[in-house]
Amino acid sequence: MKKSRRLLAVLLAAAITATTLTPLNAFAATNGEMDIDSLQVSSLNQPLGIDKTPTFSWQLGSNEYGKGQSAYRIIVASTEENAKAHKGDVWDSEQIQSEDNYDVLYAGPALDSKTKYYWAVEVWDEDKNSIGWSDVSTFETGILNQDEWKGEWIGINGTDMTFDGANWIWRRNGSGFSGVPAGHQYFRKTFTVNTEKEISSVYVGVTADDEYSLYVNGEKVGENGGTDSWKNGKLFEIGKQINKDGNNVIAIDAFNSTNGYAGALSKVEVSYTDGTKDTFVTDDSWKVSETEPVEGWTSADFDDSQ
Ligand SMILES: [Ca+2]
Repeated sequence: MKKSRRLLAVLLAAAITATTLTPLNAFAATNGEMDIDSLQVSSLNQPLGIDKTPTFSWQLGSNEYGKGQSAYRIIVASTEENAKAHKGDVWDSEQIQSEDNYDVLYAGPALDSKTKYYWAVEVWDEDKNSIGWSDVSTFETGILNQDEWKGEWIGINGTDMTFDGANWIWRRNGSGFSGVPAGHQYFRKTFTVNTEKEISSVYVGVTADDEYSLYVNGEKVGENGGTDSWKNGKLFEIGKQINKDGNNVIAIDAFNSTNGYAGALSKVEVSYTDGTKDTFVTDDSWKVSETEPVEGWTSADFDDSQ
């Protein structure tokens, strides 16, 4: 008896509360004072060339005292249509209970380089009512920062090999991949193979924005280029060119065809008959030159110590 009386009291209290609050809530939801605006990515309006993990910011246009945010949900979509339908096919943060609306870090899967994304945010007010969605805004990635992003999202055509673990490289000091003047950049990596094992295969995967020629121990083994060719790496079998007893050199003559983004990405995979592998990936150990090196720079006996 006692229990049911208490329940009745709770129900009555809830009914009174609901009656009291409903008109206010209805007013708040329809008066349009809680617009979500000033959408920014990494503190910029609809930026281009984002080259590290993006952050999202927005503002609430409310001028009603005490109306704040209790939760948000960010969606990132690959198309404007998906974003307008609030389908986060790239990332959906789901509802996050938080008052944060500044520099909220993207936490989805690795983004593609040089790609336009669409995003929107839904906000819940302090009474936990959705105030709806922002308009759709955009950002575009650059070639993503080598410290935070690896090359694994690019496949090498027709193979299981990926650029997993490799880093985009271009400038000598590692600074940025945007705003690069048109022209050549020359890369070089020396490596040795394990002489105590028997080699079963040696492959090198390469891609570059925008074109490249690949040399192994001074011999040209391949090239590629053309619009968006950087999205698909090519794989070259270089077992014949490899020196099994000494130094080997992979040399890449990369060419950026217009002012803008530029980058090179490579991975060498030496497989041994015992099932083990040695891999060498583009990183800050690769030599880089902005001017054409003297003749012989693609050969293993070239002195690149300067
Ligand atoms: Ca380019």
